[in-house]
Amino acid sequence: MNKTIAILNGPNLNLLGTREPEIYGNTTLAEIEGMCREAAVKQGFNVDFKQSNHEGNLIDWVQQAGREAVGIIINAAGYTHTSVALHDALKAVRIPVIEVHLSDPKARETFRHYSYIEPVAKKTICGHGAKGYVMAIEALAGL
Ligand code: CA2
Repeated sequence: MNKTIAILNGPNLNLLGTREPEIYGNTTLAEIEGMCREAAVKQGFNVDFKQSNHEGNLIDWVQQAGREAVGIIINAAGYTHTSVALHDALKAVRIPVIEVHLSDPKARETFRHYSYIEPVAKKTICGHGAKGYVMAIEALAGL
């Protein structure tokens, strides 16, 4: 049985650990990937971990996950607050979606307060830093 979780990361998350550590912490995206693999193995899952700065890539990967994975964890980064197209793609898949953010966008600038992902996600985890990704894997495993 295929037990792959797609973990999708949006624009600028490749810069983690290099700038704005006071907001996003010191952990790099590669380190988060390692944490995710370790947590997923414990729950009997594989991980397909990806990052893109391009909205269309993220949409293609959501559609691919809909065909091949058992769940999606997504940090859509800046597209969280802008992308109707990503909302539509996530709404069209039949597998559970968990939204994750390192910071708590609702405690920041007002333009970050609305999420196009939240209405199509089973759960949103924010403000827990890199640990939030592990929490998202545990939440998916519990569904
Ligand atoms: O808190 C999160 O995880 C966010 O999704 C991060 C996004 C932001 O637009 C969302 O409102 C909340 C930004 C990711 C940019 O990451 C950087 C990391 C290091 C240096 C610069 C940007």
